[in-house]
Amino acid sequence: MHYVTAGESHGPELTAIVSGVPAGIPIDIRNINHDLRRRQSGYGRGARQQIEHDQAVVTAGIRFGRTTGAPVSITVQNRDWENWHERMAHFGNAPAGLVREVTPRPGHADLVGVLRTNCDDCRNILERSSARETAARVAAAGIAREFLAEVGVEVYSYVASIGDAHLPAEVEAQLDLAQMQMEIELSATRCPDPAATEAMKAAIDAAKAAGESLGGVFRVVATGLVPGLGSYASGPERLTSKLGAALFSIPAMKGVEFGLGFRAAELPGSQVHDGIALEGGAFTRTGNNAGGLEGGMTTGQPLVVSAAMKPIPTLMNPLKTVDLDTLAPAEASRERSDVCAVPAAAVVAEAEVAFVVAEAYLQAFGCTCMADIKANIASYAERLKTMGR
Ligand code: EPS
Repeated sequence: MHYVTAGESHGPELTAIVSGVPAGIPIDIRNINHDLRRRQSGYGRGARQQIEHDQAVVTAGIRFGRTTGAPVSITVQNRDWENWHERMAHFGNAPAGLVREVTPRPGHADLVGVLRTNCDDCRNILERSSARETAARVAAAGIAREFLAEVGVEVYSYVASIGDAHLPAEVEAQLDLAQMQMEIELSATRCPDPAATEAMKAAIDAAKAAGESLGGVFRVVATGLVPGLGSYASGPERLTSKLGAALFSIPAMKGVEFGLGFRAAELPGSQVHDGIALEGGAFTRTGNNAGGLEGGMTTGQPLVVSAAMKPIPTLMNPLKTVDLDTLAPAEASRERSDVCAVPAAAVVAEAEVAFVVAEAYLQAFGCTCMADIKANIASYAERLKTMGR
């Protein structure tokens, strides 16, 4: 199952096409719209989110609420287009008085994109490098998530830090996160701990007052996985490689860790590796420091992956740049923007993880129709039982 997106931040709409979709996945459009809403929310988002009310419109590949096996096409309208249609016209000449973007923002794709594509307006670059595109990814991943729900897999996320405001590790270790979906959704920063949520909000308020922006760290968890998804046999087929690539495909991601992550490099092996045990005829693990992956494959424990997001490059207190017309020192563009989008990025990362995991299921258990896939999963589960006898 793969997706491709098209669309500019201030164009008429975003489009996602999902191919390799098995037939027979029940799709509830309300679930996709719920995820789109979750992606739009979070403390620190800017005024743009008051304009947009993202809704998925399916134009192909679904009939009477089930996938047909054909590519699925989904669009999400940009309501802000009505304020931009002259500046973003697909044809004709640029309108008189068009203000080009010529002061590239450090940290954004502006400068390198202009150099690479030989254009004189950073808008050609920023319209597509904008994280607005991730709305289409979340819509597309709705198909993967509905598939995963059918095979008993759930994907959720929470925020572990924003700037220097942290969910303390000792608090996090005590939480039964799988049971805290409501708390996470109700937190303004997708953080399960109310005190940490308040600290994160205060950090965002302070950044806003200072004309600054903030990044942070979030975790994505997938539960209900069978062991053995992915491969040990070739580098690119390792689920670790695929998840890393998928998470780094999200704009602004600077680091990805699995389970204990970088901390594993500081500890002796006996404190890192998860013991193997038998429980009721099934293999299990005495811990999950590995974050649910060993040898590039799922262990059957929850998949736990963290990602670090850098601060948004658009600063109201702008950084130094060079004017592309005059070549004189200048201040970077001061566009309307978000102060912090870490909670939104966590929802986008859920979408990316869902795609990778769904694809791994299809590779392992067939990809034509739900009935065959479910039968193959059931027979694999039976075989695993006999191995643990
Ligand atoms: C973005 C800038 C802001 C964000 C946008 C990403 O948009 P605008 O320039 O229109 O105010 O709100 O993200 C979204 C619109 C979204 O839906 O996520 C940027 O420069 O990357």
